[in-house]
Amino acid sequence: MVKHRYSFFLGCVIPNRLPQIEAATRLVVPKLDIELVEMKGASCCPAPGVIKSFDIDTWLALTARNIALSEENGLDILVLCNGCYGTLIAGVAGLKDPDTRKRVNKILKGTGHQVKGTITAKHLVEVLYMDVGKEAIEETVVNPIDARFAIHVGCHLLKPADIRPWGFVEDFMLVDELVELVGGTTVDYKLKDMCCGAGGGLRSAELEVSNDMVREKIEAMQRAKVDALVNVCNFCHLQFDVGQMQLNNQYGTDYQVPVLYYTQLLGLAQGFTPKQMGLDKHYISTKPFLEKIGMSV
Ligand code: 9S8
Ligand code: 9S8
Ligand code: COM
Repeated sequence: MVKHRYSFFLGCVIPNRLPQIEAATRLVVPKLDIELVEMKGASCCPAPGVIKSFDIDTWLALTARNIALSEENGLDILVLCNGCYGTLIAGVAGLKDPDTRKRVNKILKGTGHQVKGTITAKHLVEVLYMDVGKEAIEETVVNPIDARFAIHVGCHLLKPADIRPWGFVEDFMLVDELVELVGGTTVDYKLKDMCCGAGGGLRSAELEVSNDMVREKIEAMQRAKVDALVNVCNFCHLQFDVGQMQLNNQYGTDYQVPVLYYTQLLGLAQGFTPKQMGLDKHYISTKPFLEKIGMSV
């Protein structure tokens, strides 16, 4: 019997832009005794910083439909994206209220799904840290990764704090701890808690402002002399990887901080090859980082 089972919610960014993160995750989690069950017919979560700002009921009904799909699986949801997590966890919290549930189920009538409020959504960090546990993760490490990392946590993993299991925002070190588990050293850098600049429609609406935030954070990481950046949100991942490339093309700069999603790093530590972890698919080359740890793509 597998110990941990979840419905796997992919959102939009991973299937459309970063399939290597899905592939890496699917290879890594069975070692932690996790089984991922498909969510057939899942839609966009929908994005909290965008759709929710326009119309709450539309946002909530779409979220409720996704939650209902996982209820039909009889499982909690596992998400890899902070934004999806933000939406689904707010949906779960909002749908606890019977009147809200009634209103939303009325909207859902034609879809053949009804939401009951029996499950919750968990971010990868929660699943790893709280369900699987540090010890069980450490046991899967066969190739410790000795390098210096900057952690970017991202906004929606932490805020609003009152409906999240950790319940605090300042000095959040859980991701740092997960990286240290696989042998890494995490370093503090200026503006560590600052948004990456992708969310809330900023990347689509104001690309220059958005990339300027990438510049500010990447320069701070470079000053801290890191070998790579580790993130736990596919949208932050895209922002740092694509953003550095766009800055370099536009301004002739040479930002070269490799960007790794946490499961890609964990996979290297578990003995998977850089190729299996999709490290050959990045815009900013992962080569210097891999050389430093004695690997190549
Ligand atoms: S789904 Fe549609 S746009 Fe996105 S990736 Fe995360 S947030 Fe939820
Ligand atoms: S930070 Fe601020 S809104 Fe967010 S979670 Fe992911 S994308 Fe980057
Ligand atoms: C960011 C999601 S992860 S959103 O753009 O703020 O909705």
